[in-house]
Amino acid sequence: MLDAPNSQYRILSAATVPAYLQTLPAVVDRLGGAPSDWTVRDVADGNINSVFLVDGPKGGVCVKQALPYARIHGEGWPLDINRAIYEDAYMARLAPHVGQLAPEVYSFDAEQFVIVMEKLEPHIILRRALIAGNHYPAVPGAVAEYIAQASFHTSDLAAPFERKATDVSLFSKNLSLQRISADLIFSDPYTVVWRNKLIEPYLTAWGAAFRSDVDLKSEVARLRALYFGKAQSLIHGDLHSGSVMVTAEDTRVIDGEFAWIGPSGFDVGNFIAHYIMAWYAKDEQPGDETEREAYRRLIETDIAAFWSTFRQRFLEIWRAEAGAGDAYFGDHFNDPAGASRLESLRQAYVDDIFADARGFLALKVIRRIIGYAQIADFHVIEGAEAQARAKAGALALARSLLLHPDRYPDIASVIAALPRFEAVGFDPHPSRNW
Ligand code: SR1
Ligand code: MG
Repeated sequence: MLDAPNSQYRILSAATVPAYLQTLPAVVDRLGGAPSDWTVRDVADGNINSVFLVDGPKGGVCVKQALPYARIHGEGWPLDINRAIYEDAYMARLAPHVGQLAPEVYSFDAEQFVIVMEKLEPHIILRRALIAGNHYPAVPGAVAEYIAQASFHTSDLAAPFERKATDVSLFSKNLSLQRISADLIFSDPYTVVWRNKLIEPYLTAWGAAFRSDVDLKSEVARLRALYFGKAQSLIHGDLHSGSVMVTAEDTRVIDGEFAWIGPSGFDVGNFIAHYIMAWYAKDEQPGDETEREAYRRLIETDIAAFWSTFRQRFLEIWRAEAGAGDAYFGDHFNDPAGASRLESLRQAYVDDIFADARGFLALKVIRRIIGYAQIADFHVIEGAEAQARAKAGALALARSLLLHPDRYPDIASVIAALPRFEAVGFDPHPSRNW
């Protein structure tokens, strides 16, 4: 057994949740009735936390507790439960800017590391929708709006440096989860380590190709330094299709425990990466081939809509709210020449986010295929060889993005490249100029 993180901390179970919630008056009021009237469902789906949905006569709540170990690995992988502090702080910091695009928090318990928040029902996880082939056209725009608001309002463009320094000081303590990202995203896929889960023997050569490519590893090193050194805005840090819950009318971003002050392009790239992996996986997933191909066209549209909405909204927000932060000091750009220059600087700033996103996108694809935390998009494919075929295409695109970024100056060129790598197969052809 792991040592208890503090003497009061108890891991909740479906059986103990009602008694626990009874100690929180605001939650009791929301649920209505008495604990004996409440039903509890254990709906944990992610890798590291407990999650329960609780319903009472009056309403429902979601209860999320940070476990002291990785749920998917058991007690052999200890984790710091303090991450719940940063998740709560992340949601509080963004709430004024993202509003209804995130669940409302009702209570945070810093002893039990429990966040009680709005129950999202009948929402489903976006990843499940992508796998099922159900399309939610409002999602890309909503997530783009969320990231644009977060990226602008927590950056030096909107926040005085004193505010930004407070954010840096708080979120720079979220260290244990950054260690997970450092290892699982930036280290493991390019070395041999027990955590990796490359499909043998089909992807063996691809793994070796990544481990032996010094040019590629140099780019990984540059992006890793960017992640830890470019304190641009408050980022979610794990914004993939499993961190978005959807209905036809409503989109919410959840699970901000990897919060960090880092490059704004990280969340952008991560979100696109998971659409791209959904695209490659779709070819081998079960179901009607014509429908799967048609769904791929929808994914392409979603990727384009996501980036164009992000770009447009980020620029609009900046134009509308210029001058509040300490960067690009408004007073310096007051005359017509200054206004025109500031507009070019805005465009350059967003171009820079795209360039960063393109690199992080590639790393996110690679970590989900070679590294420890893999995704259901590929797992639902029947047979290791078919899974590996779909994964090889995604790996080939990722390698090309890292080695030849100049070939991908915009989102259209990334989308156009998807089919080029689809049939690449199990030989990484290191000598080919991909
Ligand atoms: C121990 S598994 C860790 C991974 O799960 C989370 O969803 C993050 O993606 C993290 O890298
Ligand atoms: Mg997560």
